Amino acid sequence: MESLLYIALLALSISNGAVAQGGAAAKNYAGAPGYPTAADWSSLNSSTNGQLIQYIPLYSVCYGSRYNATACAGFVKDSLTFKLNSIQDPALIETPYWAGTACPLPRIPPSGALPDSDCNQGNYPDYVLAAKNKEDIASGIKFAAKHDIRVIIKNTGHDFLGRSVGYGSFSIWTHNLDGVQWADDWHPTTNITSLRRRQTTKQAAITYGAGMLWGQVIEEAKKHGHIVISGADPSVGAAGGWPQGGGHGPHSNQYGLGADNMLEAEVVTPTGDFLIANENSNPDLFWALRGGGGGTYGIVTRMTMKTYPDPGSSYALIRIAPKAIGNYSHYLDALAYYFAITSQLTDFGLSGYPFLTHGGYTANLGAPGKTAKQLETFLGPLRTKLRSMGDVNIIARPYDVKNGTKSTCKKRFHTRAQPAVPDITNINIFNATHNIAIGPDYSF
Ligand SMILES: Cc1cc2nc3c(=O)[nH]c(=O)nc-3n(C[C@H](O)[C@H](O)[C@H](O)COP(=O)(O)OP(=O)(O)OC[C@H]3O[C@@H](n4cnc5c(N)ncnc54)[C@H](O)[C@@H]3O)c2cc1C
Ligand SMILES: *[C@@H]1O[C@H](CO)[C@@H](O)[C@H](O)[C@H]1NC(C)=O
Ligand SMILES: *[C@@H]1O[C@H](CO)[C@@H](O)[C@H](O)[C@H]1NC(C)=O
Ligand SMILES: *[C@@H]1O[C@H](CO)[C@@H](O)[C@H](O)[C@H]1NC(C)=O
Ligand SMILES: *[C@@H]1O[C@H](CO)[C@@H](O)[C@H](O)[C@H]1NC(C)=O
Ligand SMILES: *[C@@H]1O[C@H](CO)[C@@H](O)[C@H](O)[C@H]1NC(C)=O
Ligand SMILES: CC(=O)N[C@H]1CO[C@H](CO)[C@@H](O)[C@@H]1O
Repeated sequence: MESLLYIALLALSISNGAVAQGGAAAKNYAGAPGYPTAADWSSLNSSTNGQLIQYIPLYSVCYGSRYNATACAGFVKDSLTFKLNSIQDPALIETPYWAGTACPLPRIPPSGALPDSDCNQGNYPDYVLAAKNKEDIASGIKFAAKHDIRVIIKNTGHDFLGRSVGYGSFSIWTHNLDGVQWADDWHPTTNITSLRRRQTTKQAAITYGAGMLWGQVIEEAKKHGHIVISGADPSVGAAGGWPQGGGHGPHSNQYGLGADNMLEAEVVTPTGDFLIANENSNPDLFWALRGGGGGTYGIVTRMTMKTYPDPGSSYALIRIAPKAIGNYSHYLDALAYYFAITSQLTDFGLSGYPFLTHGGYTANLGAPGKTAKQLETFLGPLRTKLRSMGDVNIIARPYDVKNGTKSTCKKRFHTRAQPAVPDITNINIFNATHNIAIGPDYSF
């Protein structure tokens, strides 16, 4: 097993530099003698039932000969409505910085074709294998090893550090590995004789393909009255970088990280072999997959996570905002007090993703397993204290969400959470007295 992991590190943790200064390329890039020929690519395509794509950057439709005014304007509009084209596109990533100069999306629809010279492949892969199953992935990884080309893995393209894109690479895209199945009494796929821990109680679990998004997996668990420890945003991949990098979410305060809840993964190794990693089989790989980072040890094709009966949840809407421009002192006092007692909120069972912008602090925090009444008992004194601190707008309001759907939660958040506050655009200070940083505007 140790040697396997070693090969995995060599094959997959390839650093971003394509060619060392003055030296030979670490891998074969287009133009190198060892790079696959058109016939080689064609034979890979045949052996994967035509799943190979020669990649053209999505936003090239805004440029030169590929210009299509309608399509380009459509993509500009998508970006304004936060539609994530990176999920459906074979190679597009969400943080375009890492793609370099690859046909950036203009901010407004251009009046005519933008110059071709501003649109190139950048760091996008040359070829993408839109794998449909683990056999396709094994074919792809063996092909890459044989021709010594750079491999990357892309799922949703969410990675903030550009790890699902790579110059001159061959990308294995996991999006089409679908399927999701819930079981109230799950057993490991492999039962070896030296079972270290026999399962005595029923283990509810959900198993899904590597291309599934959290939104889809949560939906299936919900049909059975269960929750799964997921990311906060339904667009995050359920088997890729999230669980393999740890993975935190709305239930992590009570149930732990994603990595704590993983039960099993099916993995294609860099040698193209299939392994089951769980407590019984390949436990060292199983350990490594729970936090070692996406793409470090192999390509996960299927994953199983624990699920839990839905404990229900109440929410707290907390808003702390200055009342008037120029009067920040009471606001800063209130924020400082609130931040100092945040650990008490955590201990009570509240968690979530707050926003601190130039307009104030807003949080919509969840308290799994708690009723709005219990939450009010906790929030009441906090509200009283914050309001006693002077000229500050304070909201600290509990509410229940029946079978907490995100849409209900969002609707309430948008219709009720945003009282009129002064727009304070020029606060960008570090107030040493209060030891807090304010702004610039941050949005997720
Ligand atoms: C809108 C948004 C919301 C987010 N919310 C949360 C959150 O609530 N909690 C949280 O913890 N994080 C959150 N994140 C961060 C997110 O967890 C990471 O960016 C994560 O790496 C995304 O994984 P992915 O598989 O979806 O994306 P990708 O960018 O496609 O992949 C990420 C990494 O995993 C590798 N990888 C992907 N699939 C596989 C696979 N099957 N086998 C092996 N390696 C693979 C890729 O090579 C890459 O290195 C959020 C990110 C965004 C953009
Ligand atoms: C792979 O085969 C499919 C189906 O024949 C074809 O549509 C596609 O263009 C081929 N890909 C490449 C890179 O040639
Ligand atoms: C241009 O894009 C639109 C919208 O995506 C599409 O319907 C149309 O077929 C495209 N036109 C051409 C000539 O490709
Ligand atoms: C694993 O063991 C459990 C309990 O003994 C059994 O129900 C299950 O069928 C076994 N699974 C396999 C794949 O053998
Ligand atoms: C920090 O806050 C204190 C108290 O409100 C105020 O007196 C001081 O001027 C502030 N410092 C800065 C750098 O704004
Ligand atoms: C600032 O707050 C003080 C005390 O709350 C108040 O008297 C004063 O009018 C406020 N100033 C402005 C500019 O709003
Ligand atoms: C938290 C909560 O109210 N959960 C309920 C969701 O709906 C199912 C089915 O009606 C109930 O069984 C849960 O108790």
